[in-house]
Amino acid sequence: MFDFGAVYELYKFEYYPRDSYGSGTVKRMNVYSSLDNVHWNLEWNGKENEEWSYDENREVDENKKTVNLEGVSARYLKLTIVESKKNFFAAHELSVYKKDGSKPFAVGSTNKNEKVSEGDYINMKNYLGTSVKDGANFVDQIQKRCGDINRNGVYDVYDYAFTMFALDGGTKQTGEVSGRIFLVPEREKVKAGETFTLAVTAKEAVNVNAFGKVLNYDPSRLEFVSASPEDSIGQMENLTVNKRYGDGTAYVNLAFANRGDKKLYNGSGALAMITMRAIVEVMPKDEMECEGIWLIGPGIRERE
Ligand SMILES: [Ca+2]
Repeated sequence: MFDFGAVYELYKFEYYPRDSYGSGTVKRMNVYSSLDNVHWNLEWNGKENEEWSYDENREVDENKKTVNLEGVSARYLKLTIVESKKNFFAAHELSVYKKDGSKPFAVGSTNKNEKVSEGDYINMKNYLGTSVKDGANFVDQIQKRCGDINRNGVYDVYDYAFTMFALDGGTKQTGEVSGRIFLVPEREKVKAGETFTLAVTAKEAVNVNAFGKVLNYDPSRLEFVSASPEDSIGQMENLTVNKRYGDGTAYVNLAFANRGDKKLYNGSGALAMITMRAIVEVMPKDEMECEGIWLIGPGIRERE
């Protein structure tokens, strides 16, 4: 695996086989790219592409294999061997080329700067909660600028974390995140026209620097009213937005995150309150996914 330490706009990857073309010479290889070392895109499918063959009468250079990476921006590149001689791996050289004239930039800088800065924060705020359904606003302003770090097609708290935690000189907090965060509906059943709350609740949470999730709901059954923080989460910023789309879908893009170096949340109890209004009679726990709110620790930017 390669870690370039920053995002590079890539051009190509080259595999040079070992001189003898013996054990370990690769016939099929997958090449993946990532911005965070967690979420990977398959850029070259070894199974689907033609098997690599080698002319042993020629020089290594002439037998090199090239994987086109034009249009790919990544901090990490991962190679997995699908098929090789005797199942070993050998290479004379592995080379990654960047696009001519392009400069590396920090993960979380949608303005493509070496360091995450105020302009990235402003850009983040301008496009909070957008998704592929917003078209160019998301695709051009966020996705193509490597802002959708978990690559789920939505600009969400996971993505914001890479910007927020790096601002103002960056967080100095450390430690592994653990515990659980979930939604607790105020009532089991709600009549049409009534408002109700969903308490965003932590259980034995440790080292939380941000939390949230994309919470889908049916806008013909529910209406968003508000999302507000509890005192327990200190200075975390409320980056929650509600989105309704023309195709009849909607979500509360729940997001709270510390900016720069702020105290982590540790403990149990309510973190925030979501208020919704019922359009028809509903059982809140059947309307929204209550489990599995993401907990994000301060070390997300440097995952080994
Ligand atoms: Ca995302």
